[in-house]
This record gives sequence, C-alpha cells and structure tokens, in this order.
Amino acid sequence: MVIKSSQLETELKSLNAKQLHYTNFDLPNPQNGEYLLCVFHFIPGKGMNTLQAATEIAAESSTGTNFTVQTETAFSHEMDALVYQIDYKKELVWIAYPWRLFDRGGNIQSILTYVVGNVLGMKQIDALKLLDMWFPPAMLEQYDGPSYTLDDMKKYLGIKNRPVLGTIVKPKMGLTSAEYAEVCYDFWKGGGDFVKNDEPQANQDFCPYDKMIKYVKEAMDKAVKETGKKKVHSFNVSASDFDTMIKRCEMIRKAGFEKGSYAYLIDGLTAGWMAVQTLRRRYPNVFIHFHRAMHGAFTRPENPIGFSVLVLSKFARLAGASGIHTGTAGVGKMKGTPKDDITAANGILKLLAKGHFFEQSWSKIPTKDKDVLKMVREDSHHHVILEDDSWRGIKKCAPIVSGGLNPVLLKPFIDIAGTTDFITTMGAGCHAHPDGTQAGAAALVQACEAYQKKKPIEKYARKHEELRKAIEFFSKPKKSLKNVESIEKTH
Ligand code: CAP
Ligand code: MG
Ligand code: MG
Ligand code: MG
Repeated sequence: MVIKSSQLETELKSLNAKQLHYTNFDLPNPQNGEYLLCVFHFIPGKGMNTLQAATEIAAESSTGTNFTVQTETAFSHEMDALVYQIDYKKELVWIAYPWRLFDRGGNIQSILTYVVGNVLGMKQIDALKLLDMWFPPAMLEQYDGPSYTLDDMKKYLGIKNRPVLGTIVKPKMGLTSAEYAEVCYDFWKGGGDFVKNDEPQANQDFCPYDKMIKYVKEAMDKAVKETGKKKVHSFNVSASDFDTMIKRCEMIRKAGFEKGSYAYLIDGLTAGWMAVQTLRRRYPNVFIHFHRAMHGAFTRPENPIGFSVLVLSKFARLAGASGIHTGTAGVGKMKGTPKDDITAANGILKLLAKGHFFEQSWSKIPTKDKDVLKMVREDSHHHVILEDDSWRGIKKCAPIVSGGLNPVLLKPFIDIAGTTDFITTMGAGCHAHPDGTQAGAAALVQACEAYQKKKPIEKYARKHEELRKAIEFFSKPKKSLKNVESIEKTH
C-alpha cells in the first residue's frame, strides 16, 4: 500500500470520474511485466493540479479523450494508462502503459505515437518530457533489437580495445562524386577505419548517388590494397520513399562491397522509425547507423517538452539500430552533459544498465539463471556477450560519438565515457588539419595510439608530426566571437 502524501490525498479527491480511471497508486508491482513504464518531468498547465493534468495525459496517451464517452467498455478500461507515482518536489510523474496497447510484432512508431504523441501538444501541461522508460522482458521479445553490432564491425576491421576511428566527409555538401571519393581515400590511406556520408547526403545533381557509390568502391579498394587494412563506409540511404531507400541499399550491395565493408546510415528522425525498422528487418547483416538529426527539438536540456537522449537511444536499440549518435557529453560542439550523453551510451551498450530512473535489463534475467547472471557480470567488463545467446536478449547498440571532436579531444572523451566501445567520427577534426585529410587521419590514429600506450599526446607528438600539428592547430583559441559580431554590425 503506497503511503499517500496529504497533497496526493487532496488531489485524488479532486479527480472527476473519468480521471479516476487513469490512476492507481496501489499497483501491486508496476514491474510485473504487464506495463511499459514511463517517467516524465511534469508541470501542469494552468487551472489544473498535478494529478488532474497527469490523468488527462494518461487518458490522451492511451484510451481516452477529454470527456468520458458512452462507448467505453470494461475491457477498454483494462487498456487505460495509469498514473502510479508522483514526486511533487522533483516535478516527476510515473505512468504505466499496458503494453498490449501497442501494435503487435514490435513497432516503435506505435509506442511513440502514444507516449510522446498528441500529449506534447496538450494545454494541460506546461512541461512534459519523457526522461526514462522501462521495457518489461515479455515486451522486449516482441522487438528486433540490433543484429549486426559494433562487435561484428570491430571483428571485421580487426580492432580490439579501441574505438573505431571515423570521419564524416566535409564540406558537408558540394563535392562531386569523385572529389567525395578522394576524401574517403585520403582518410583511409591516413589510417582511418570508417567514413560516413554526412546526414544530408542523398542524390544531389553534382554528386549522383550511383557515381558516389562507384567511386567510393574504387577508393576503398585502393586504400585496402595499399594499407592492407579493412575499411568501412556508411552510406546514407535516407530517401523520399520506401522504394528509393531500398533501391539505394540494393545499389550499394550490388556494387561489389564485401559484407562488413558497408553500413546503412539512416536519418532516423527525419526519415522515420519505419525506415529504421525496415532496414533492420531487411538487412540483418548490415550495420544500421542511426543519425539523429533534428533530435535537439526534443532533447535539449532547456526544452520543457520532448524526451531525453537516453529515451531516444533506448528506442533506437529496441528498433534494432546497430549504433546511434549519443553526443560528446559537452566535449565537442553540441550541447550535452555526461549525465545525458554517457547515461545514454551506457544504456544502449550494456545488458543491464542504470538509466536516469530505471535499471533496464535488456534480457530476461531470472534470478536463478546463473549463466545470464554470469553474462551480466562479464558484460560489465565489456566482454563480448549475447554472441551465442542473442535469443536471450537485445544485443548492444553502439554509441556513435561525433560533433566537434578532434584528436586532442579523444582521450578527454574516453575518460568521461569510461569505455572505448564506440565509433567516433570527426569531420572538421580531421579535414581542418593544416596538412589535409591524410594528416588529419594520421593524427587521429596517433592520438589513439598515445591513449593505448597511456602516453600524454604532447609527449607522443614529439615523434609524430601529424599529431603535433593537430595539437597546435586545434588547441589554438578560436578567433574571438566579437570580431564576428562587429562584421555582422557593418552589414
Ligand atoms: C559532425 C557532424 C555530425 C554531428 C551530429 C555534423 O561534424 O557530421 O552530423 O556530429 O551531431 O554534421 O555536424 P564535425 P551528434 O565532426 O565536423 O563536427 O553526433 O551530436 O548527433
Ligand atoms: Mg481503469
Ligand atoms: Mg486523437
Ligand atoms: Mg553531420
């Protein structure tokens, strides 16, 4: 029996008959497997107290609307979402969603349409931000989760105990297909592992998609031959429609790239979750790279309406993305904090992970199952898990760390993240190097070598020219912003 504060007692008495259907502070065990659990930062709109507003949100995000309707049935009320916990001081509300509400067979779009759908636009709230959620094991089984993982990519590349070192071709747009491929070759020749299309790359007339694929293949073959190392390219397959997306995937597959040497990048928020899940289901042997462009509209810390980086990342893992950008914890150019970005990275890497509020096990871990408990313990030491036991749970999803990083910032980020189990992609951090892309790639490789040898990069740079120049260039204080303002004033 939950001890109810006097404020809660008062608010319970203020509920109308409809609102009373959408609350239950005496749920015997919210984690009994029946419910998807969500916790929101919650501020009621004017004219309503917290519980009144919260039950309105629970209604609209499950079975209800703004009036009781004559067509309700005993069974429809079994599907009511339930407000089951409130922290008035921290302005937090917990809502339990009967997971039979959702489309069967594992559909992320269906969940999002409920829990962060209409409700984000309702008058009854001034703040509604989904901070964390907990998936019951029986629900996890309905969802695909990742298939081709970072472990597979590292095995293909022959990498152990270090991040996959990547870049994004820059300028972001405007290179011809051949110029684009040149940059790929230079990065791979310089020692880099992984090149991605930038998030807007598509079939622009100055860089036709089929030519881009053809020249990248030639660049990759040349670089592999000259370096003796495997390379990967992540192609942006986001498109206007399903058929065009599949056509792009097939063009890549038929261009002669061997399994493991290519990934499919999808702008998961602007292209949509259907695209993400389609790629996962059609191409289980390909790394599905989720770029999160547009996420800031929902996740920025100052946004009162939306969802957290952790929530977005957990949904990406559930949908089966092999990796998703999780931010640089403020080390790079994007807003972010360790609390937001590192919690998200851990939340999608581990088999058992502490979120902002819930501890999520991504596998059925019955208390007596000693194998799985052993795996959980091994997992915390980053051993490869779920390789043979993927039936037991949802495989890992790789943090992809990008946005304003450069070789000087590699170790600072690893120190904050506490893991090297990620892909890093540095755009300007490579191509702005004074000696160009090959030197930029070499500087990144050298910064990683220094980390692995536990040597300060300044010391390691004494014998590594490219790294020395990178430190000089990227450590220079940026031109002060006031010059920019003064230029703007003169226009
Ligand atoms: C990085 C990037 C990535 C952002 C995405 C860009 O380029 O290619 O899209 O990192 O942000 O276009 O800005 P730079 P996030 O390396 O030149 O910054 O990873 O936070 O989703
Ligand atoms: Mg009910
Ligand atoms: Mg409606
Ligand atoms: Mg980009």
